[in-house]
Amino acid sequence: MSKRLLFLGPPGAGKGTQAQLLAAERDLLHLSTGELLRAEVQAGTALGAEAQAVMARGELVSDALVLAIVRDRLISHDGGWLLDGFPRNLAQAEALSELLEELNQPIECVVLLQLDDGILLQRLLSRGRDDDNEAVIRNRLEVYREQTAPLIAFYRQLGLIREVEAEGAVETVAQRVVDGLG
Ligand code: B4P
Repeated sequence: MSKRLLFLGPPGAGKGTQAQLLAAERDLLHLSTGELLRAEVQAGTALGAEAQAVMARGELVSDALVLAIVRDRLISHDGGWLLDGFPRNLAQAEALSELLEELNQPIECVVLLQLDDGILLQRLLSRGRDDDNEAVIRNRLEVYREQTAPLIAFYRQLGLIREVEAEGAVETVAQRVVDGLG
């Protein structure tokens, strides 16, 4: 049973929703960089202030900042983990590979959640978070295509990708994730 996993997919595909369910079921540490950044914004830290404006535009927060957050959590954790929304570009993926080599904890599986842009847009508009208005969502989709989607080839080459269709009810998608993990 895989216990070191990544969730990859466009904004609104349900990475957070599915990662939370699987992490609870398999007793894994759930690390969502989006959640961690929003917590920093909420707490009014210097890091949060730096992240807030970037997130509001739908762009990516600096690699150094996100890496520092992930590194801290992984180094102090003993056991399985599930990374949700990280890495989001090749530089982050390469830095993660180095960190995991150092920790001797290779990734076992990358779950790729796939969903049409039209449904993504609907889901995010009905969620209504600060960064969920149409112009920002379109920018996030563009950023995903340009910066995050190349990770699919990166992890496919390593034989780690498991594709999951993310359309349908939350429970239906959750079952597909479990089936995909084998
Ligand atoms: P994230 O927090 O990662 O958010 P997301 O990609 O928009 O959403 P996710 O795919 O997790 O969807 P969710 O389950 O919430 O990123 C936000 C921002 O943080 C980024 O734009 C960036 O600025 C910054 N950031 C994060 N990580 C970063 C990194 N590594 N480097 C740099 N910057 C970073 O689901 C979406 C909605 O759909 C919810 O309302 C949910 O309830 C609903 N939903 C889920 N599954 C459904 C289903 N099956 N049917 C119907 N609705 C469903």
